Amino acid sequence: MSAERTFIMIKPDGVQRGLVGQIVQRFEQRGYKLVSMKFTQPTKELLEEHYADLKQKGFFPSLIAYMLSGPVVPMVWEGKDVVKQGRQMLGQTNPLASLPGSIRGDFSIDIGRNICHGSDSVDSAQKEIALWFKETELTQWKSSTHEWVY
Ligand code: RTP
Repeated sequence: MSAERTFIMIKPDGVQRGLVGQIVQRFEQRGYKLVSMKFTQPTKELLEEHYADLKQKGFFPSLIAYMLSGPVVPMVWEGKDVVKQGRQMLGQTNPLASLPGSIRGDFSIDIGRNICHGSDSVDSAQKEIALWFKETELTQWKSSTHEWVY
């Protein structure tokens, strides 16, 4: 059985505030394996598909405008329970409900500027990875560090 993967994306505010390194570092330090990462300006069409389940929400237009406001860093991380643990590392959707120690709890105070996205289930992780990455962009590699983690 292949290892669990999740889709994590640093949003435009996370990039513009210079938080990319710190966010990547948290996943590396925890012991998760980076499978793929890119720096890209997403199209409106891609963002509307990514957030298709929120289309009826009143905040949808402002969410799309926020996500279009600059480049983002989509990533794929792999390892034990990474979908659930990744969401915990991010914190709650509303940063004010996020505990200190989580990314949102440490770096943000506004729900409309909450720095990062993380898949909410294994199923949505698979869909989001397929939406943002080509199969050939998903690397296969082994890390000696992970022999210590696992
Ligand atoms: P994400 O998809 O970005 O990881 O966030 P999430 O699952 O924690 O939350 P979701 O309900 O899927 O919302 C997606 C993003 O929409 C923005 N949002 N604004 N009331 C509001 O103004 C509101 N609610 C949600 C946030 O940027 C949220 O991350």
